[in-house]
Parts: sequence; structure tokens; C-alpha cells
Amino acid sequence: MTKGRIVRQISNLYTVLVDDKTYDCRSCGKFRLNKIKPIVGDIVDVDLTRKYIMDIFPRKNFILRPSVSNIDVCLIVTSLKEPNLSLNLLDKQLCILFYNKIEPVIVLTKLDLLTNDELMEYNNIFNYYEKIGIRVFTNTELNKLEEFLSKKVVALMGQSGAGKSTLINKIGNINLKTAEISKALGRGKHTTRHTEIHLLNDFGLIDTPGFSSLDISNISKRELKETFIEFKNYQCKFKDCLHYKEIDCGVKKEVGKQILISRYENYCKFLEELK
Ligand SMILES: Nc1nc2c(ncn2[C@@H]2O[C@H](COP(=O)(O)OP(=O)(O)OP(=O)(O)O)[C@@H](O)[C@H]2O)c(=O)[nH]1
Ligand SMILES: [Mg+2]
Ligand SMILES: [Zn+2]
Repeated sequence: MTKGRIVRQISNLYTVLVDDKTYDCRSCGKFRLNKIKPIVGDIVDVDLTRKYIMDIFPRKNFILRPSVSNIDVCLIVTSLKEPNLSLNLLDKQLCILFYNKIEPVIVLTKLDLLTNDELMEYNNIFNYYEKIGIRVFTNTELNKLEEFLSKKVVALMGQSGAGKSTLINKIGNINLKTAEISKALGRGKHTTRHTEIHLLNDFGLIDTPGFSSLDISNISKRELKETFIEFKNYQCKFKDCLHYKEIDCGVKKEVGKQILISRYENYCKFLEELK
């Protein structure tokens, strides 16, 4: 048995990297029985003569959309136009990453399509995210980004058309297919159809297909509250305050002051989704 890492998945064919060679393998039947599926990023035992994945080592972490495991950082590729910024989506992505104990980093794209007024407005919003401790880069700050990514395995998350493949092309100097935006819809066409780790000089980047919805229904209300990391800075009358209908809530008092209104509104929406 040989140990390797899954670097690509196309339906049920897995590419496994062993030392510096890759092998196309299938997964053995026992995974189907146990209802677990190998995913990109998994460290696995492979039978190289039969080309089968025999075992999956315990995962340090994993997420489902995109399906990847054992990552150090996840870039939330966020376009400000075409497709337009959705703070609801962004807050949900942050929630999922904090819940899974993966460091989120916001990478903004398409600033070149904005007017000066729009730029100012977005500047205020993203200053807030930086203030609460989340790193924010733009897709033109390539040197800073590369420096930060050094030695890490990095996944990318983001809507279709947000610019994930374009970003990987720029930092990785590899040539991935990117989509022309469908103007009528204001959304991108799906071009990336499978998940793949691109191993670069000293970091790995995982390109993934975009998606349109995210599910947080497995998260409890208490856990949801923890993922809004700035809320813990405020004192409430009740220790288990959900910052919702309770009286004397320190979080609610700061909405529109220390706390960005959309952050609190999205928190309430997610809470209601969990009810
Ligand atoms: N103007 C502008 N266009 C960009 C920028 N980044 C990406 N694009 C364009 O946006 C379109 C979509 O980019 P992709 O990189 O294919 O998007 P993706 O996130 O990989 O999309 P999926 O593979 O569908 O998930 C392409 O036409 C890119 O050229 C940017 O910063 N500015
Ligand atoms: Mg793509
Ligand atoms: Zn409260």
C-alpha cells in the first residue's frame, strides 16, 4: 500500500499524487457501503497495481461546496460586479469556514468595473471585515497574496463567474479555462467542471466549480452565533443570548454603530433558516 494525496476528481475517477507522479484510480467498494466518498485533498492509501483507493486518512477539516479536505486557507473569491456583490452569500461563506475551523480570506475581483462612488462604498464595507480580523486582498495585489499563500494548501470558493480560475491563472502562471460572462444573466457560465489541486512552487491551489447555493442546516443556533466572530465582543444580559428577541442585548445595541447592519441582518436571516 502506498500513501498519496488526491489532487483531482472527475466523477468517479481520482488522480492521486504519490511522490511526484500521478495515478488515475477508482475508489474501492467499501466507501460506498460506509457512505463516505473520497474527495480532493484527501490523504489516501492506494493499491498502485490495481489502481484503487483503499483507505482515507482522517481529515484535518473538510467542506462540501466545494468538496475539499485538508486545506489551510480558503479564498472567498468575491466579485463586486458581474456577478454583483452579495453580502448574504459572503456572510454565509464566512460562517461555513469558521464553523469548519478553516481560515477565510476575502479576495475581491472586478474592481475595474466600478465607479468611484461604488469603490468608496465597498471600501467602507470591507474595512469592516478587516476590522473584525478577516484578511482582505484584491485580485490585483498578487505579490502580497502569493507571499501570504506560501507553504499553504489553498481552496477557492466563490460564485460562478467570480473569477476563481482567472485568479489561479494569474498567481499560478498556469492556463485554466475561464468563462465569458453571459451579459443577459449578469452571471458567469460554468466553465470549471471539476475540482483540482494545482501544485505550484511552494503552495497548492484548488480550483473548483462555482455554485449557486450553500447549506448551513447542519449548524446549530449556538454554533451559528459563534461563527459571527465579532459578536463575542459585546456583553448581553443573558449568557446564552442569541441576539435576536432578547432584551438588554449588547449586540443589538451596536447594530449600525460598531456592527455593520448587513452583518446583523444576515445573522438573523440565517438564524431564521435554522428554525
Ligand atoms: N473586468 C474583470 N473581469 C474579470 C476579473 N476577474 C475575472 N474576470 C472575468 O470574469 C469571467 C469569469 O471568470 P472565471 O475566472 O472563469 O470565473 P470562475 O470563478 O472560475 O467561474 P466558474 O468556473 O464558472 O466557477 C471571465 O471572463 C474573466 O475574464 C476582473 O478582475 N475584472
Ligand atoms: Mg472556473
Ligand atoms: Zn445578545
